[in-house]
Amino acid sequence: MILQIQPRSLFLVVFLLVAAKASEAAGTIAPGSTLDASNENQATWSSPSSTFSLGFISTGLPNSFIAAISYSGGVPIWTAGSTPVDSAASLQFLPSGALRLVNGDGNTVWDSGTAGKGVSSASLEDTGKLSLLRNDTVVWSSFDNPTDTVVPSQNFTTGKVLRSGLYSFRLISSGNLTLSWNDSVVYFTQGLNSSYDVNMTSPSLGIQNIGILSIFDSNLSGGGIMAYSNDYAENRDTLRYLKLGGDGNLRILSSDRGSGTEIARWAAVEDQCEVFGYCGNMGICSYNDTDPICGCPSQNFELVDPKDGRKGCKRKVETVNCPGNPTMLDMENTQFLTYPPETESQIFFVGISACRSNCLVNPSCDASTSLSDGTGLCYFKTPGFISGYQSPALPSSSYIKVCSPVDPNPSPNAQLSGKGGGWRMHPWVVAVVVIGTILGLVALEGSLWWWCCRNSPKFGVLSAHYALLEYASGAPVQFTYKELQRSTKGFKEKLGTGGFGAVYKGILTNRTVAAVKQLEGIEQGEKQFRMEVATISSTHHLNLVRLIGFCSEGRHRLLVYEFMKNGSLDHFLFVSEGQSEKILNWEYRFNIALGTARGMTYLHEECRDCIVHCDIKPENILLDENYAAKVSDFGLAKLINPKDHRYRTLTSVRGTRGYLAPEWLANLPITSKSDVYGYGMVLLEIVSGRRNFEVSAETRRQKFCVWAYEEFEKGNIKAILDRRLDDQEVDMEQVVRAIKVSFWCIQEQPSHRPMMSKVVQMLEGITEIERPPAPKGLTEGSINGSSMNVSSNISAFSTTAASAPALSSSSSFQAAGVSLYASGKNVERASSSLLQSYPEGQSQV
Ligand SMILES: *[C@@H]1O[C@H](CO)[C@@H](O)[C@H](O)[C@H]1NC(C)=O
Ligand SMILES: *[C@@H]1O[C@H](CO)[C@@H](O)[C@H](O)[C@H]1NC(C)=O
Ligand SMILES: *[C@@H]1O[C@H](CO)[C@@H](O)[C@H](O)[C@H]1NC(C)=O
Ligand SMILES: *[C@@H]1O[C@H](CO)[C@@H](O)[C@H](O)[C@H]1NC(C)=O
Ligand SMILES: *[C@@H]1O[C@H](CO)[C@@H](O)[C@H](O)[C@H]1NC(C)=O
Ligand SMILES: *[C@@H]1O[C@H](CO)[C@@H](O)[C@H](O)[C@H]1NC(C)=O
Ligand SMILES: *[C@@H]1O[C@H](CO)[C@@H](O)[C@H](O)[C@H]1NC(C)=O
Ligand SMILES: *[C@@H]1O[C@H](CO)[C@@H](O)[C@H](O)[C@H]1NC(C)=O
Ligand SMILES: *[C@@H]1O[C@H](CO)[C@@H](O)[C@H](O)[C@H]1NC(C)=O
Ligand SMILES: *[C@@H]1O[C@H](CO)[C@@H](O)[C@H](O)[C@H]1NC(C)=O
Ligand SMILES: *[C@@H]1O[C@H](CO)[C@@H](O)[C@H](O)[C@H]1NC(C)=O
Ligand SMILES: CC(=O)N[C@H]1CO[C@H](CO)[C@@H](O)[C@@H]1O
Repeated sequence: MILQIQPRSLFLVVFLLVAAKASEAAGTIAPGSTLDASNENQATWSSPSSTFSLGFISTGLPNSFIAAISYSGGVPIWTAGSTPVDSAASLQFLPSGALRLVNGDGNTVWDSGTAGKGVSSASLEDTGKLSLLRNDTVVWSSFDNPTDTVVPSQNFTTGKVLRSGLYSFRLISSGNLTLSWNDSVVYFTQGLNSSYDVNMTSPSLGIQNIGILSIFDSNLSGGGIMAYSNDYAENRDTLRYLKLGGDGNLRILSSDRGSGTEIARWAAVEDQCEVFGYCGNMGICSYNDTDPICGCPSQNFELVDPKDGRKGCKRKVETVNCPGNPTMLDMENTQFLTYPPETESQIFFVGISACRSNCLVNPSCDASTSLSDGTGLCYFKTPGFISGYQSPALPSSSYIKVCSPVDPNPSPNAQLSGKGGGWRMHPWVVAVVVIGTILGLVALEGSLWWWCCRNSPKFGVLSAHYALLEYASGAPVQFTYKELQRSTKGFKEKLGTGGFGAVYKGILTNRTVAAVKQLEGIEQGEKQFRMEVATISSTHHLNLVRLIGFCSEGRHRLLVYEFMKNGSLDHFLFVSEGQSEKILNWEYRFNIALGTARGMTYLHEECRDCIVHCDIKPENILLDENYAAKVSDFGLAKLINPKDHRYRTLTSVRGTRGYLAPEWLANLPITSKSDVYGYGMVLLEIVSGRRNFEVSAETRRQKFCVWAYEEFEKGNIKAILDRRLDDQEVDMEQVVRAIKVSFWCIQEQPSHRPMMSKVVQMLEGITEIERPPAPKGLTEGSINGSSMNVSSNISAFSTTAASAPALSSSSSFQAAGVSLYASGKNVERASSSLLQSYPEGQSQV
């Protein structure tokens, strides 16, 4: 017994001596020292004031540890090796000078690689820096070999990299921060803002403990600020550091001394679902109320790892083994993430239906996505890694090849109750569903009762009174997200979708009907958003749609507009044959043209902060119950894309082709004259009832607007006028005036186009109208380049559909509308009753 104990106590004594020696000269570690993972109470190697320590910490899983430098409280800032070790592992500072992590099985997991380099000591400083030293020179340090974290006083230079799983973070020589997936897909890059105009020579990145992330360079005196943590300079006993998370996001985190917890204070990628590959291959990222969650596109897929959605999905049956034919699974409000450089053979300039069908017939296409971002482009995803994002606020539509039949996901509620049970009908699931249904019915009845009574005079007085007070002031009302959710019945009745999100019908507490726009892709902060909202709502005119209020809460940005009973002008101009009751007579048309011109005159010339609309088209001209025109979506261009027009590139042109002035493509300044061009096209369409870019045999295979000018030259006004007005009374003088004005408006040179106030006068007949010269440069909207040619067959299909002189079926019109409209509405969207789309343009005020 005694004999057995002795060696153990001997070991204990030796160990205590080693430990004492280590702590005696705090911060320095002598060669020959060893730390064991098994001994949890063992002293770790600490920095002089114990701010940082090096030792084993548990990963939370049984028998799983990492050797790490951690901040007081236990938050790791550097890790030896990338794989966890077992409880028999040890970290050894060998006499040879190497620091080595050895697993229980004797395998070396990690080694500093400093054996035989004369290393005679190691030290852990109060900054968190672990150095291996030869006399006083640093041979190796944890700051020069970072893992996933950068702490204050650590200098992160261009050659270094932070890694976490497949994700990596780098500082590139231009001074941009970049995040990449599998070292191939760069899904985030950000440089200093444009106010720093420097070319870097050898940039480095540092974070100050008060929470400022800066770039330093010899060309940049004092450093340039990249980001502030939102607890910037608050608590002094807090460590603020930069960390690449396992979820692929780069964050500034704060940890209070001794707390052992970390709180995110800034994230590089605001929307976690935009991190490439977050949900694995073919996984679809979406949000529940609070968190990003991963799921599969449909029940044709299953999770690779049922316990971990982030591992991605796989098809239950591969498409090559389909018993029948493969088909396309349609996914609304979904996009497959795309980041350049994407090869040319994967990008096409085609409409949404061709985007779907071309992928289906192309064996090398696995999925396709039509981004609806204004580019009109379709992306093919070839077999490989596919990363998806789904959100009601996304305008994109995507398709993925599966074996038929398509087996869609159950609705979210059903999915919740099916969770854990692996979607099998366990008896308790049935019980829960039944009880839930009963409770739901009771709640429904209760709310119905409440709803009736609330609106009865007795109960309603208070809330109506409150609402009246708010509305009476004229200032935009601020709604909470909950309120808008309630008033739109959970965003149920969709009126339409524009490039930046959907429009829903809502009923406010005072029972006013409203159109609620759910904005997406706002790049501005809360304060800026409020300023723009204030500008928009201070713009009142009979011919402008009025903004009632807004909501700005967390990620949510919504605008509430007055509701226009009769929807948008395009539904009246381009009706299909069977709907003759929708055809507007000339008087209405002329008043709409005049009203629109008056609204625009106010925007351009009469209101205090003048606004360039950037997306004048029939879809953005709404009609009230008296068919009076109201221009919608003004001021949004600035809200959505605040970038200066100088930085505009072709891909960021966001207006709608067909109505885009030539200067958009020539990279010239965008002014109110660019709106005049769009108006000219709309005016021609009001007169003719045909799209300005329509091509048919009748128009001698030219665009309608080109052909119309030729007919005008010949004095053939009747040919231009909508044939459906033939049997009606039409004031031909007004028609001629309108046609002349439209040709003046679409002149190539902005300076040749009239101001909108002049347009009003000309239409009214107050001003003489000279004979307009031929509008040249009607080539707007065509993209030069191979991507246009690759898809020319498909475009031709769409164009033909559009060119049928009288559009026989609404679907053919829609197919065309989609491919010719850069704003990329899909079939359902184009046919919705009220289409309030966003001007995806940029403005200059
Ligand atoms: C360390 O310093 C001592 C004296 O300053 C010198 O003799 C020795 O060569 C140095 N060792 C190494 C490895 O440079
Ligand atoms: C970071 O390190 C680089 C290269 O070692 C050096 O040029 C630069 O001055 C350092 N930056 C700071 C802020 O210390
Ligand atoms: C990451 O890239 C490597 C090499 O480029 C490739 O072999 C591997 O399959 C990729 N990983 C995934 C998950 O796609
Ligand atoms: C650097 O980031 C900016 C955005 O901040 C981006 O526009 C630019 O293209 C990036 N430059 C490089 C070289 O990645
Ligand atoms: C750029 O950043 C600096 C410093 O953070 C700030 O003062 C400036 O307003 C920013 N400029 C723009 C255009 O955002
Ligand atoms: C940066 O370099 C580019 C091209 O070399 C040059 O056009 C530009 O003027 C430089 N900017 C500054 C601030 O020196
Ligand atoms: C940056 O430094 C390089 C070389 O040191 C120099 O050529 C360049 O003009 C500098 N640019 C600025 C904006 O200072
Ligand atoms: C959202 O998902 C997260 C993670 O799966 C879960 O913790 C959270 O409770 C969910 N929230 C809601 C409201 O369902
Ligand atoms: C309800 O609110 C709208 C929006 O401001 C306002 O125009 C309308 O007059 C209000 N109606 C009633 C009955 O209070
Ligand atoms: C497109 O190509 C035509 C002919 O090649 C050329 O005249 C025109 O300037 C080009 N347009 C643009 C925007 O590059
Ligand atoms: C596009 O196709 C047309 C006719 O099909 C051809 O004349 C033209 O050279 C092609 N352009 C490119 C860039 O390939
Ligand atoms: C096509 C359409 O919806 N027309 C409506 C326009 O508004 C008037 C007045 O509310 C209705 O009578 C029309 O039916």
